[in-house]
Amino acid sequence: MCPHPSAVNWYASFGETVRRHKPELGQLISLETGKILQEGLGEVQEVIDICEFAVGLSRQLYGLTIASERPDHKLLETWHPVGVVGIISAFNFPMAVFAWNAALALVCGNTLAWKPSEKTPLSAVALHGLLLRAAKELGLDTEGLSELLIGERSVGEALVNHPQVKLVSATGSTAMGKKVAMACAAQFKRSLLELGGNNAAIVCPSANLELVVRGAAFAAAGTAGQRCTSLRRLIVHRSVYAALVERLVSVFARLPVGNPLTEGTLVGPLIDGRAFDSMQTALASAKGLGAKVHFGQREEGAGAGGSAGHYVRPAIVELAEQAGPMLHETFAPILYVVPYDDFDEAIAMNNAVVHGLSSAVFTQDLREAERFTSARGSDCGIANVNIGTSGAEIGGAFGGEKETGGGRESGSDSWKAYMRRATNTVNYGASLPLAQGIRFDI
Ligand code: UN1
Repeated sequence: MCPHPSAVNWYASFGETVRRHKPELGQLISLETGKILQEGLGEVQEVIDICEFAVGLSRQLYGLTIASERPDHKLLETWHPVGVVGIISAFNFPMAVFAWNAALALVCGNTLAWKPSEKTPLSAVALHGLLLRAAKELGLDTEGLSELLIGERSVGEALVNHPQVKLVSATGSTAMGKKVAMACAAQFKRSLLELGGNNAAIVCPSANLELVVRGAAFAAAGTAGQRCTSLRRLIVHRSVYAALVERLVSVFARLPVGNPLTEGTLVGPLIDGRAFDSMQTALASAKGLGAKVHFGQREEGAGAGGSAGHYVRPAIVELAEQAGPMLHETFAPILYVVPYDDFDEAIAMNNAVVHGLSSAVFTQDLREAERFTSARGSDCGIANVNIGTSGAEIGGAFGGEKETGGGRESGSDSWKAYMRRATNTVNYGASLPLAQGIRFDI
């Protein structure tokens, strides 16, 4: 297999097609997931952005040449497609996560099989339809280029176990990722995992609290707390704790919760009743630990025309120390807040959870910012300064450590995960010297 000669034109024209349909696609995401229209449109923009990125990337799939220790020899790396790339995506980014994977996988010469979340089949049908339409408009034979597999968990299992699928890129819960990783390992198959996050931000004494409030509100309450990058833990220096919590509480009290398609709404409904229940369970458990809980209750009357959506007011939960539900990822808008006294202690708290996706520090102190982003700082795949934990640009590699799964998608050199590398030694001399000076004279 090699990259289809028209592949670059294909995703260039796919990106253009998606751009033309951005308003409808944004609305569809909003309708199906409950995220607000602005965020639905933002997600479609991510699809367009990664297509453009892939077009440029298609000219930059480079390998190294390496000096050989032997005369008249050269060493080089060549990169080849892996074959069929299986993509398992989650409900919360029903289009963008496919596109990050698809654009890179295709640019690297692979073909695709996509199993979207069973909660968001319509977004998948629409986006995949446009992908194939773009190919057909270019006169490409679409047979076997990309398959959409709508179905339950068993469909995902079949995908993971199919011998022709050489790489499985899975986005979703840690529990799902563990199963995928183990099934792939048993077949010596590659997996690329982008799983949960229990993301924290540290607020230092010198922090610009205006930035903190804006950054925390978007990261914790945006997408109704249902991003893997959502901010869940705020670790606040005791000197600014009271002032910050007061401001956050007053902002959360006013957040417009309601129909995600209505202009001005900032928080739409949760994806389903299970999400609502797990949020309430986490809040009850925090209360059991003596937490002070602000909001988090059902927002009565928020659904347009009495719709049965699960609308909640995002919660702020004050805890004396990091414990209980704060140590676990709950996929809902709960922002736990704890005080700290010492920066080392704050970094230790940031790192004290099983996930390692995103993190942030708010500070004007260069030493704290540098320390946080150094090897002795945050242990996450994303470590930000003076910006929230969510809303990454596509240009950087995206993913995290520990139970987040270790995979990297999207920008930078993430493409390497979608290819296999061969090291080539080429002898252009007339003798056969062996490496390490070994003599083997026959
Ligand atoms: C996810 O929640 O699975 O950084 C992905 C962000 C988005 C992607 C989130 N660009 O928040």
